Amino acid sequence: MRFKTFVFGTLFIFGLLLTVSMSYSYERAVEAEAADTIEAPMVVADDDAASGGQFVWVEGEPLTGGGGEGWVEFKLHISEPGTYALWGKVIAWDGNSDSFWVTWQPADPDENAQETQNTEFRWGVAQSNEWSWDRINHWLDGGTFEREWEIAEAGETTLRIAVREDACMLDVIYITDNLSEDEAEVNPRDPIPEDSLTPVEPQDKLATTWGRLKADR
Ligand SMILES: [Ca+2]
Ligand SMILES: [Ca+2]
Repeated sequence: MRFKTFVFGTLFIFGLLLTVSMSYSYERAVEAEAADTIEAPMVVADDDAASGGQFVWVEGEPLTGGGGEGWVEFKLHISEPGTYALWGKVIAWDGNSDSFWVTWQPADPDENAQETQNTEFRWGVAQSNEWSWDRINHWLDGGTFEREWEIAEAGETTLRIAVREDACMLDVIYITDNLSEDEAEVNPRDPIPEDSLTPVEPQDKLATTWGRLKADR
């Protein structure tokens, strides 16, 4: 009996610590190719070196230019109000393939940045010939600054990454409330199975269980 109590107590405390430690940080990664909407000419393409073997882009060679059409959109459930940063795993070959437009509602307005060309939403992507992480910034006329988003309420959010220049490649989006600009400290990562579970609030779960119990009587 005593042993049982001890085991139960230990598990309970462990669970409590886990809950407390988890509530202080949020992180989630999503595959770009798993976007809820992929608007042409943005397409999914294969690459063995990409997470999940796929990425999204508007097909093009370096120096082609073009752009301004196509986007991917993600419906992201945020369970805790807070301030968030986004990182993208990207390849940007050159100066003609190194930008996107980024809006994350409701922190950002419902604005079509491809039409308005609002530099608040212009992401100047770090150039690289290999998959690398770049924190999503805004490339203003007066300089480039890391962005952060204030999510005031828990719930559904809509993240749109829209094409500005063709050939810019997007593999993964990493969402975190760690606002450090230091990649080593944030340690953005590829998706893991836990990322695709629909987050459920503990209170909601309890409420559902009570509701069911009452209904059963
Ligand atoms: Ca450019
Ligand atoms: Ca991918």
